[in-house]
Parts: sequence; structure tokens; C-alpha cells
Amino acid sequence: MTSQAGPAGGPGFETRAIHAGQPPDQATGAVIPAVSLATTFAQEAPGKHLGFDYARSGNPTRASLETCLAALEGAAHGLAFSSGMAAEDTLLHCLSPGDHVIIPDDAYGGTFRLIDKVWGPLGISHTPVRLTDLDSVRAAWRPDTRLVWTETPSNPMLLIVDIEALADLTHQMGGRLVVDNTFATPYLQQPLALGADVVVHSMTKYLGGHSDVTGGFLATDDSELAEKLAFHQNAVGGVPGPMDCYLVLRGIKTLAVRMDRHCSNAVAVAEMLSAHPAVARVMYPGLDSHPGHEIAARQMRAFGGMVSFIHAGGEPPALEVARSTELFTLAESLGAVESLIEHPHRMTHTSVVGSALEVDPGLIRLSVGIESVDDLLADLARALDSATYLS
Ligand code: P1T
Repeated sequence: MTSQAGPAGGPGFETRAIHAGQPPDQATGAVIPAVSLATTFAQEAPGKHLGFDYARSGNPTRASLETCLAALEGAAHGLAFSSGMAAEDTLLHCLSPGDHVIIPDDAYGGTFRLIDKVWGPLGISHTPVRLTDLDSVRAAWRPDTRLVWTETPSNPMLLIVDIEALADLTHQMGGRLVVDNTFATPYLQQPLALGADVVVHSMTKYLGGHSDVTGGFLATDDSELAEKLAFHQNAVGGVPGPMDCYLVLRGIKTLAVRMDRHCSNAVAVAEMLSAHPAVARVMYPGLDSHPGHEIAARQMRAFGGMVSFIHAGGEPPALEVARSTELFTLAESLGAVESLIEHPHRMTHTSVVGSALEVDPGLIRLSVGIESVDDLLADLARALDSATYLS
């Protein structure tokens, strides 16, 4: 895979990942940013300071991260949060009671819970829509619709939404398009360049990359919206601590090389699963059989490290497979160097049970790590071969 040139011939992706927002420290020469623990900053006169006054409002380590990740998304503005959910919540604060949001019919369970259970009672309504079908988006549009929220690839069905086409439609209708880019990362896909208005991340996943930090991010080119978001970021206060910012900055430095390996391992896993008799259906955008394959090939550099599949025998053997792998650890979350396996219906997506987003109980989701691919394939084959199923 080739390096990605920067905006207008500027530094490439990998160079920005390592250097943007983090030049050597002028006072000491330190080549990595300091973890700046101060909660408050000396002022020369009231209101006159060196750019930071109080750590909730801003902190040098957070500023490095915000500059770096905004540069990777090709965004004019970036804001970091204590979790993906805190980022999403801050964005939703920019709506008003009476506003309506079109949401995907496949999305992270926590996103649905936030919109449905937290913002619903506060006057924000929503309609779940299959966003691969633009006619359904048109049909769901209401005069009070303000946002279309999408994930692509989506969690956990790995649906692919045509960002450019959805952005065009959203803008024609007078709304804004939000893309959760957690599964793809800016290395594989840059939604703002395709017309999206806001990018959301759970930094807990590929950006951190090592299952040791929780964080969230918003990126946008819209200065007016960025100002509102910064107001809410400070007023609500769901900000990351300096050590968390440092850990994400460190993770981002290796994002490109990690993603290359996640992607190649995931292709091998998806191909192996496709040929296994215990597997009814494999969802991986890199497979020719995936309905979004062509769109993914157009809007993504490669197809990502997430693979989902439905066990031919339904839930009982799916549960057996999930608990019997050895290298793939049974756990929620995704995007780190180690491989994870989970059962969305009983784990990450319990909050969507009974809604339009409910997932098949025979579904298993894999976060394919960067271990030796032969070991991963053998681990999965062993678990699938030993689980009983009815063909
Ligand atoms: O966990 P947190 O950092 O708050 O991020 C929430 C979030 C937002 N968007 C997407 C697409 C996500 O997948 C998540 C979190 N997802 C999991 C924990 C999971 O296992 O799917």
C-alpha cells in the first residue's frame, strides 16, 4: 500500500501521524511531546496568558493530539474527548429540542442508546434507516431533520455507505452528515474530503491501538460548528486527561503500519471463513460478494480489520465458538493489536434488542489483530471445527 500525499502536496499521512502538532520541545529538545499535568497556568495579567488558562479548557498535550488527528482527517478543527460517547454527546448538544436525526439501522449499541434513551426524552427524535438506500433516506426526511448519522463500515454488520452520495443528498435536503470513522480510521478513509460535515471517532479503538486508553474525537471544517463544539467541550467537560492524550498520540504514530497488517490479516480470515461449512455468511467489505465492495474500494484505501460472520447453526454454536478460541480473546471493543472475538447480541449490542437495530443472535464479530496470521487462522478453524452445528 502506498503512502498518502498530504493536502495540496503537503506531508504524507505517515509523516503527519508522527510529526503534526508535535515538533521537538523548544526548551529541552525532547522529541516527543511532554505529558503536561498542570491543571492551571500562570497568567501575566488577568486574561493574559500563553494560550492555556485551565486544563478543562485546553492543555498542551491535548492540543498536540487535536492538531495531529485533525491533520490526519484533513480537518480544519479537531476536538478530543474522554470517550467516543463523550464526543458524540457533545455533538448532540448542538441540536435543539424538536430536532430530528436520521440514524443507521446498524450502529454501535451505545450510540443508539445515547440517541434513543438520553436525547429522546430531551426532545431529539430519530428514525433508523438503511443508509445504503438513498430513497429510504429521502422518505425518512422531515422538515425538522437536522442530521444524518452514519457509520461506514458499520458496527457490527460492516455495511458500506456511499459517503459522497449521502453527503450530496443530505446537503440538498438541508441537513448535515456525521460519519463515525472509528472502524476505518483516517488512514483508510477521510470522510470530510468526501463531503461529510463532521467526523466522529472512538479513539479507544485503532487510534489508541493497544487497549490501554479510552478517548473520543470530533473533526470538522465548519468553523462556526467548531466554535459551538469547543464551547460545549469546555462547558460540559468530557475531556481526556493528558496521559490519555499522550497514549493516543503514541498509538497514532504506528497507525499506518498497524492498519496495513490488520487489513491483510482480515482478508485472510474472511477468505478462510467464507470457505468454512459452519459459516452461513461472512461480512467483510473486501470480499467481492459484499454488496458494498465497489463503494468501499472507491472510498477506502483498504477494507479494514473487522470481520463479522453468521454461524450456520445459529446462536448456540456461535456462543460456543466465541468462548472456545484461544488467541482471539472473548471481549468487547476492537481495533487493538490483539485479536478479539465477541457476540454482539449478548455483548456490545444488548441495548438495541427489540429495536430496528437488533442483531442476529448467530452473529460473531472479530477484531482481527496483528498476530501471525497462520496462528489466527488455526485458532478460528479449531473453534469452528469443534463447535456443533446443524447444517
Ligand atoms: O467506547 P467509546 O470510546 O465511548 O466509543 C463508543 C463507540 C463509538 N463508535 C463506534 C463505532 C464504536 O464502536 C464505539 C465503541 N464500540 C465498542 C466498545 C464495541 O465493542 O463495539
